[in-house]
Amino acid sequence: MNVTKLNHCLFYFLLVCNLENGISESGCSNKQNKELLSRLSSKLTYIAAEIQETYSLLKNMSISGLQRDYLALLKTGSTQSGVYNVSVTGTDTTSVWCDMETDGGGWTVFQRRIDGATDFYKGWEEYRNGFGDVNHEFWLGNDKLHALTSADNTELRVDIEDFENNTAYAQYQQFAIWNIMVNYRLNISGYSGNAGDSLKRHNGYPFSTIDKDKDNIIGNCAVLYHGAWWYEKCHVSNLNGLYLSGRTSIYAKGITWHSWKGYYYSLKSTKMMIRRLTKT
Ligand SMILES: [Ca+2]
Repeated sequence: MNVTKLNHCLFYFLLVCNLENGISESGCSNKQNKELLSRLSSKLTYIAAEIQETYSLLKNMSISGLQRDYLALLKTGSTQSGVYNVSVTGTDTTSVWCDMETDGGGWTVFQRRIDGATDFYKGWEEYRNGFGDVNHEFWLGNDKLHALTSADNTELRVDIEDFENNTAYAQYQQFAIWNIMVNYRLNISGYSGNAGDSLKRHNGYPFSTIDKDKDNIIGNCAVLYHGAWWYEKCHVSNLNGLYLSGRTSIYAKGITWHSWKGYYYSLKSTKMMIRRLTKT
């Protein structure tokens, strides 16, 4: 079949919009006409499916009132911390924990440790997609973290607690996770707080897991220190480390924030959360 001829027939078909006269005047053969009808039918089916999908998406978003994150929810009047459904990418529905109390609220929590109920010694795909219980301990997922931090300027807050009920925090004016092509590299600056800055040294380094070694040593820091983090050689923080419950003789494998408790203390609880700086 001559493609030019077929396109001409297709154009003529659409222009005249008269099956009997249009086709006969187009100079197309019966075989060509059948092929045209088949192609038109396929295209119309495809267009109908696209329209239906778009309609469903818009309808669902309208009904559920999905927001991109908790800053947007805060502006709608929501003030209760808890689990909300948000749309991170615009086409998904994701349940995430929202902190509406700390420092004015509007925080989307992406990491939480409470009591060691969830095993955080997991591989690349699990950290990529997220795991755990959003009501308890979890990691939101690196793809979502990238989506949430790539569109707007985002700040980070890390809240940590020891077994003596002391608390501390580290806040960063700018925080972003690059995409999977560069292994979720960390981009961070602007520290303030009272926990000390145990993330600056990790700035610019990719994420490493037990099954994907992206650090700067011959071995794998994620295996050596039993965690998953933006390791260099290797770490001054390791909030996805082992739940070792306080003071320990095990070097740097616990839930570590070195500038606050050193390498021989595994924290009781941690919370890592982000908030967009761009107002919506
Ligand atoms: Ca290595």
